[in-house]
Amino acid sequence: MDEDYEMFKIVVIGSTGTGKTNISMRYVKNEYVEGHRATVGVEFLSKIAQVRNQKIKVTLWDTAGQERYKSLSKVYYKGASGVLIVYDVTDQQSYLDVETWMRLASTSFSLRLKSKPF
Ligand SMILES: Nc1nc2c(ncn2[C@@H]2O[C@H](COP(=O)(O)OP(=O)(O)OP(=O)(O)O)[C@@H](O)[C@H]2O)c(=O)[nH]1
Ligand SMILES: [Mg+2]
Repeated sequence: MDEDYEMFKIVVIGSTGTGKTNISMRYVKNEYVEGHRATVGVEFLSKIAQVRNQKIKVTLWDTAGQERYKSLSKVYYKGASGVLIVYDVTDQQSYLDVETWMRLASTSFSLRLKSKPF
């Protein structure tokens, strides 16, 4: 049951087409789906993970990267433990966009963000 696990909410952000949905699916279901179907709003994916000797429940909030959803993403950070910013190594603009996403996240996020390249 949920109460048995410490819960971690992670918000996945980044420009459209960078692979947020696929990275989330790979982590939760170990699946990869070719072809881009833009996420609408947000999708949730959860899994129980083992960290050292403790089981935790990770919920990924896979958000839509399309410009028109940008303002929506502000409300997603409530209660989040962390933010994962995704960019595409073959798309320079998506890397340049990381700064904007960091700024968006840190103005909405209650905790001070510590950036850690992954
Ligand atoms: N070559 C390669 N392609 C990838 C990788 N990850 C995702 N893709 C492809 O990139 C495209 C976009 O992936 P999505 O995961 O849908 O991107 P997204 O960031 O969720 O996009 P939005 O929902 O619009 O914000 C798809 O065609 C994927 O198949 C990867 O690691 N390598
Ligand atoms: Mg997506």
